[in-house]
Amino acid sequence: MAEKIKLTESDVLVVIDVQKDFCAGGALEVQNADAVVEPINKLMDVFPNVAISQDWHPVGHKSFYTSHEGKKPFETVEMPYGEQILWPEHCVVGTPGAEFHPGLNTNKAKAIIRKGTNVDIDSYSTFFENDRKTPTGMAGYLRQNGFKRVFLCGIATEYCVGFSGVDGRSEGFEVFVVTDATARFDNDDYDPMIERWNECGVAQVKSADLEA
Ligand code: VGL
Ligand code: ZN
Repeated sequence: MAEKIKLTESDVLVVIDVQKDFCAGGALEVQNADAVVEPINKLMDVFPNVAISQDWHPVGHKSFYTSHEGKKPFETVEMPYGEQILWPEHCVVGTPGAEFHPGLNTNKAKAIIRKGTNVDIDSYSTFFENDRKTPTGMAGYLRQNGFKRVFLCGIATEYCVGFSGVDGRSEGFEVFVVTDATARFDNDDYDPMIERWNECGVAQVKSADLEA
């Protein structure tokens, strides 16, 4: 990107799911997850506004393989809202794994929106549950504050960051993913999420492209 993006008061950084269970030694480890903490702390320093998303599942959540007899981790089931990947138990309400990475400086955030709180529905996007209809409150918070450009970072690129990008567009925001501040489950070169972002107009930027 040749020209830098100058940040304004209507820009918001949304930090997705930087929680212990997705980091090294966690219940649902994402490779390189710990490496996003430092770039995200730096972004929080330069952004005028910050909101945080937190994966927050009740015990017995239907996205856990343990809630479905005979199922193994990462198998799928058909749910009323479509196919659901079955995850190891993670980010359970009130457990240490649900806490933010201890190195993440959360002080700057005015809002922490929790998602996946309904026992029957998973939520990848920070905007909607996986039925793609039930709002989490994030869009309302961003809109009521007059935020227009949403910059996404965090974990995981193919799931929560990815779907947040797509849904952010459908909610009418300009959306950017800060790629050097995101971490992916999969280390394939090819990420189908990038095609979906291109289709709906989610831009990809680097931290170095942004200036206060
Ligand atoms: C996530 C799987 C299950 C994520 C959350 O934050 O990307 N992925 N729950
Ligand atoms: Zn989850």
